Amino acid sequence: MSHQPRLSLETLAEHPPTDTRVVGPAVDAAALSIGIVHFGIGAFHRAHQAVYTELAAEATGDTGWGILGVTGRSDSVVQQLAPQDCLYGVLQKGADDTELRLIASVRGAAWPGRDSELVVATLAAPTTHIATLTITEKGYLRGADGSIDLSAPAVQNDLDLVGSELAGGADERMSQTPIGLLVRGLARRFRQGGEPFTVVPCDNLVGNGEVTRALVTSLVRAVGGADAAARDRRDGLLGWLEASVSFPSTMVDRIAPATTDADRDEALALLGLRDEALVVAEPFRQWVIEDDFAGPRPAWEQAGAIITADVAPYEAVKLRTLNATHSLLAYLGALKGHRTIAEAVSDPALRDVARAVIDDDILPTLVAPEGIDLGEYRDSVLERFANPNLAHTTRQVAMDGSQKLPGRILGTALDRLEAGHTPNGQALAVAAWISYIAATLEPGGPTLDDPLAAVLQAAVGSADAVTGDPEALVDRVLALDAVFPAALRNSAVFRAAVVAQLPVVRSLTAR
Ligand code: CS2
Repeated sequence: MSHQPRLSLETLAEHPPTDTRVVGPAVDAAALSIGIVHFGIGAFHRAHQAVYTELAAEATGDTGWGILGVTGRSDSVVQQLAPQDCLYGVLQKGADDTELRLIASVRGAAWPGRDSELVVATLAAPTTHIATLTITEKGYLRGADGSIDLSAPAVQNDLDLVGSELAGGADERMSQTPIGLLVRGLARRFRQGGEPFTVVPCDNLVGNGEVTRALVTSLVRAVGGADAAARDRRDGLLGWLEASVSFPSTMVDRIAPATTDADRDEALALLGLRDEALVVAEPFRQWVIEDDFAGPRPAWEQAGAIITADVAPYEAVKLRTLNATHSLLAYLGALKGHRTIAEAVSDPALRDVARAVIDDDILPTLVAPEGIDLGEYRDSVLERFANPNLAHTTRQVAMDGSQKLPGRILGTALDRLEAGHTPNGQALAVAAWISYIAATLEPGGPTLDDPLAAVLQAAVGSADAVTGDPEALVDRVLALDAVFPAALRNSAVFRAAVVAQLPVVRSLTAR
């Protein structure tokens, strides 16, 4: 470990950066007040919305949009940020150049396991107008019907706390889920006067605004109505949510791989200060936001965001092209022994197949949003993946397949089937995923990082299942109704296509 001092407001003032590749902060940390609560302050938020928020504040001089970042399950991000006055750098790695942008828009960090009350009070404050979320697909705890999964003990805990908040009783217990904590804060806001509020989900889900609204309202509906007064309070909250809280959908895009020690060393060499909260990202960034705000918002468009009436076409293009191809390359690449996405996409066989899947199976389902040429979009995605300076591991993208496949792969498959085509490319992606799960059952194979890992491994059965009885294997996997919609589970065409793609995966990934 280096003996250089750690990044903070004080050390930065004492050691102003001399390297011209270091830029920012673009705003004065001391002048900012909290206007946004962000749930899931991992690398992606720090490399994406926090940057837009900072640049919008720089452009407008508006000081009301500091961010309170809420961590996920552990306190570790608070430990990274708090000792640095929440300052951190985004190490932007292009194919040919590097920049280190210091960010000051995050003005506080909270861990729900200790700081639930701070988060609730901040959500209720009239000066707070927005909650943003990057809690990953699995963080939404969505049941099969789109309601929140009330069978999860953590959701039950949080349901109880929403009831107790509505009753106005102080409760020192901690919330355990992001949606539960958000709703608890909204309940306090409602009780304290009900200033309008906007919830902006920023995860790769189809229609993330509507998805989040459905989860929030389903949690409130489940609040017990022990007596008429309790029922009135619950119904009052539901009415306020309907009238005064909006849930714009968004499409977010920026590749932000996990930070490594080598990245931290590189940033240290540029800055002369240690940054334990450093994040890494590609130069490209995009944010498309539905124009549906209940109250004020930062001028994110001044930082390059697109504010539009309809996000759906942008979202479909991004999820079905970028994210789908990412997953395809992650599974095929990992099976072939490629450590990173850049290595996988530079493998001519994999690159050709990825390109063909996009052209044959994906682009025909898309309607180009204004100003986007789909062929150029495909090329730019493959070029971004090939960035040799981003060590985005195939294992990182391969995680949580059960949560990711529906939004990025299966919708395309359904559309192709409906149009009378066999979705061979999507079947290839599913076959690659199945083969990857089988590989995790091999002694010494990768670990399956997925909330449904046990169920998936049980369905696949054994490492050699792909060569044993492939029909039976595909039937067991397609039967997983937490992943596959009925129209795919019952499609003989899709089943046959996945079976037919298993040997294709084998030959593509033979080492
Ligand atoms: C990736 C995404 O890990 C994954 O599943 O596909 O995180 C991807 O890097 C981002 O969506 C890019 O915007």
